[in-house]
Amino acid sequence: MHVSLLLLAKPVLHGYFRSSCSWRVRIAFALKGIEYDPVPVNLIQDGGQQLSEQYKKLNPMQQVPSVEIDGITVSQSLAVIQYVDETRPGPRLLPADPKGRAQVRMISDLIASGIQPLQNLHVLQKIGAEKAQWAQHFIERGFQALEPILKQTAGKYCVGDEISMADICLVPQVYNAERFKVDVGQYPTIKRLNRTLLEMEAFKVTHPSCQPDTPADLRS
Ligand SMILES: N[C@@H](CCC(=O)N[C@@H](CS)C(=O)NCC(=O)O)C(=O)O
Repeated sequence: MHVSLLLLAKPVLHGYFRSSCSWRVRIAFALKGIEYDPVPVNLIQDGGQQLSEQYKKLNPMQQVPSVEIDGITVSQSLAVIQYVDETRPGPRLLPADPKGRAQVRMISDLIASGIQPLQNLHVLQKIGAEKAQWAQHFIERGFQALEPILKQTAGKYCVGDEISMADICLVPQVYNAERFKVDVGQYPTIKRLNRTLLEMEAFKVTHPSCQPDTPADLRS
């Protein structure tokens, strides 16, 4: 395809309604006003559609999300978010100030590397019967670190008063915490930020409860 046509084409988001990493990308797209074509990858059905040979060609890690954009395929939600931030107009998702950027990356990495991978489906399937306690333990361990950090960095949002990639990571992680019955009330700053962010349109329209692949019994 010609380069100018590639730039006009809508990105394709291969994701799953309940995947927190897919939700991160949906929020970034919504904040930037980017229209996209969703392609559902059901992580449960058929033994996990992310494990199919066809999907493996798109993303050898066999995880969602994967995004086809501007003629390339990008997996890893933070790479996608930073790519759209660098190439699309709209609110900056990483602040201009290096200290603010470092704080946004610190919080995003804490969640994306220090919490989410430990409660991921593939890991929990290996853990077996203890999986709920395992997930709870690692989410709580992460939140115990995140709470004092956010107390230092937060204003209206995770870092100061501008929305950023850190907020995009926070809300889906709190959603996961609630699914695993973590008492988020123990973390007042996390709880406050989550509540504020969930009031925003970009977080509402991308919520797992209202995606094209959300099953009828989980819709609201
Ligand atoms: N670091 C990756 C993690 C991706 C990831 O863990 N995706 C999960 C859903 S949130 C997944 O596809 N799990 C499928 C599995 O574990 O088999 C990212 O940020 O995109």
